[in-house]
Amino acid sequence: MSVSSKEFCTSETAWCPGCGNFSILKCLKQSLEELGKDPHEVLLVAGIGQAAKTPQYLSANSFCGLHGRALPVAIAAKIANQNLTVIVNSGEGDSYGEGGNHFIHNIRRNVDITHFVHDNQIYALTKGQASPTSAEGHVTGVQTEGSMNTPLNPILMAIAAGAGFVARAFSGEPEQLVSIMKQAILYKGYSLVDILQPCISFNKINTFSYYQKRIYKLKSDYNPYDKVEAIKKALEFGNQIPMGVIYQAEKRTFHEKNSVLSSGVPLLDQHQDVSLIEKYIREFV
Ligand SMILES: Cc1ncc(C[n+]2csc(CCOP(=O)(O)OP(=O)(O)O)c2C)c(N)n1
Ligand code: SF4
Repeated sequence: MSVSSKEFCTSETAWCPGCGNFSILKCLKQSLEELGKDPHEVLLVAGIGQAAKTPQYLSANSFCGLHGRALPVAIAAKIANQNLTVIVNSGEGDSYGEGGNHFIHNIRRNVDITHFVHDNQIYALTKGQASPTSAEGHVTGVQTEGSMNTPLNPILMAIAAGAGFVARAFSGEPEQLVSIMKQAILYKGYSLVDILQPCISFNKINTFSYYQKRIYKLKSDYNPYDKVEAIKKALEFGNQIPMGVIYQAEKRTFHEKNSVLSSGVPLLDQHQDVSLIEKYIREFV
């Protein structure tokens, strides 16, 4: 691969024809190209799942971790090399279920990474069990009497935990999705975009037309810096689902707060005193 190439070329995917993941992949590629990123400047990270295959279909640096463990990998990479544009692409099961603890605590750290959650309200790779965002009563092959659990509200959770950029998008609205993706990537700090994505094979409830009937775009005079209004918007998830940047705030990033990282020199380029490491090895081994 030529490092000067801006071609985030895709290969054949293992997704079902008509899956919402295709649009997200296309929009991600378009966003990176429009931002003028070269493939070698980008690291795509995922866990496990259908959505988590996304990094495999773009020509950039990529890492697929264990289920639910995308965020620790992404954070570590950004801490080691702050010049990288680090983007997590993973499902809502991976991000809010198995990776739920990382989700909350990464928000507190505010490492400058971007988190695109492909939210199909189902565990798709494992063939359709209820996920953290499946509605109460959602009947699946496992939850035959309907899910008994209260669904998570990721937008509300992220705002409550202190995230500085929280947005919702829909895979069926590519123009808005690209605009939100670019804003999220440019945001300095942790940014979350919860992307509603139909799974045509295993979620027969939250279909393309289900979302199309319910979603609406936030008005141009909506103020994302007003936290109380943002919380009200976050609570809207039912017959009306707001789309756009729901909450935004200026926050100091992990790198700005850390005395070693704030120098601006990537950790991997900083001079290491090897004799110190040897001293500690002798002391502890
Ligand atoms: C620790 C662990 N638990 C469970 C699994 C099985 N598993 C693999 S993918 C997956 C669900 C993925 O769902 P989601 O993250 O929503 O992505 P989707 O496939 O819907 O895109 C599960 C439960 C696993 N691989 N590892
Ligand atoms: S099972 Fe669902 S999420 Fe997976 S590729 Fe097919 S449509 Fe997409």
